[in-house]
Amino acid sequence: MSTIIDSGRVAEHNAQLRAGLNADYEALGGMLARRGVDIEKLTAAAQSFAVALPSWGVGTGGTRFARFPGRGEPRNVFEKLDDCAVIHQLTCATPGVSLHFPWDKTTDPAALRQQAESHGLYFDAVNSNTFQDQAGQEHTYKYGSLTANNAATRAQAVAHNIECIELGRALGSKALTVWVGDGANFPGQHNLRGALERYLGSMREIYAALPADWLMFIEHKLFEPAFYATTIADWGTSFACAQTLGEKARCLVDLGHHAPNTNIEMIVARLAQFGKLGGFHFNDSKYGDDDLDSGSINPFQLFLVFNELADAAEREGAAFKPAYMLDQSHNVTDPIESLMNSAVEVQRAFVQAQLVDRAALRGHQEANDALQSAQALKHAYRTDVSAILAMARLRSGGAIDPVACYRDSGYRAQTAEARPAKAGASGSGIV
Ligand code: LRH
Ligand code: MN
Repeated sequence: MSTIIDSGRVAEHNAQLRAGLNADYEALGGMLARRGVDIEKLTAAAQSFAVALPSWGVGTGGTRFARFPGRGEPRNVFEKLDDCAVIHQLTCATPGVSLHFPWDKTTDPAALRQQAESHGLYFDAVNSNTFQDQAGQEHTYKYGSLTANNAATRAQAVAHNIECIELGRALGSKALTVWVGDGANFPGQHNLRGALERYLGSMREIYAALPADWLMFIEHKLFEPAFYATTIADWGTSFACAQTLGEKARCLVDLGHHAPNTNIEMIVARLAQFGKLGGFHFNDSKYGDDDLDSGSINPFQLFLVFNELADAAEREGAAFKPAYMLDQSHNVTDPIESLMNSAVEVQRAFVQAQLVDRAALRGHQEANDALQSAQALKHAYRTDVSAILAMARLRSGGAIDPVACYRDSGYRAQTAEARPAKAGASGSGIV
């Protein structure tokens, strides 16, 4: 695997921090052993954990008000892949990259695939985009795409999704994520049932184009860009559509796509119970679809989501493999630092959930001992597993402290040199 950050520099960084890590690891190991937990098992589990990166997340994001580009912004999918390679090299937790078309369209998918493989990366689910009009596009998506009244507009949106499948196949991807912003801003603007019927008609055509070993992820979202009714607004609608479409259709849970205070971990439990949990877009939020760094606002919720995933894995075994992906927008931080931190926070929630004594928890639940049941989760959540995550990185060839190592490397300064800012790069919008 070719590395982007000089591996000697990473080794030097680790050498400085190794003694401290060994002491912390030993202390944690001792504490866990007294709880009957083998720290080596957890570290191995952490080493096998993977969450995919959003190609659109390595550029600086923005809001509808403004975008303030950072230094050394990636200018094309190949440079985005380089940045993803840096994140994976230092965290060893992000081997997958989720592409977005047409933002990441390339005339040379073989070269892109080759570049990815040279960095130990693969392509996770690809994302279609019928929430923006492209230059020269015949039919606008202003009034919807897969749900549009105009049959030619729907056909155009279906054709785009099928093209995404073809591009994804050339890159070795095995899934298509379909998020549409289709909806209405006024009561009466469209027939609520009619819109969903048109959606299902379009999705059936896309479903029919899926290769046998592919999955389709339906991503729901409560609102934005539509502000009165969104066609696929909640998990219930997504679930009903996935049931209707067939075995290969699953539901994708973007943590930021729910009303404040929604019990997202319960949605996860439900979708897992009914075999329709396809995957996640991890991020965090305080109000709306804020796309903030995972674990930065409500880390306990992230832990509770992974607690439900651990429960499902205990029930269904190795076959239970939802797709883990980040989907964030980095407006005020270096995107590479935010994505590294977020990957580690998702990995942290995964490891903490492994610490839940599920047999003891079941005992408390069956005894209606609410307090001890809650404490069984809190006990795991309160355990600082940082030493396990760092040891997993060290053993996998990464950096004990990815952000510090990245800053030491001067990578951002190098890219600022190599990638002069595009004129008029400010503007607005998420990417
Ligand atoms: C919609 C969404 C979707 C992506 C987009 C970049 O809010 O979460 O997953 O296509 O962000
Ligand atoms: Mn998303």
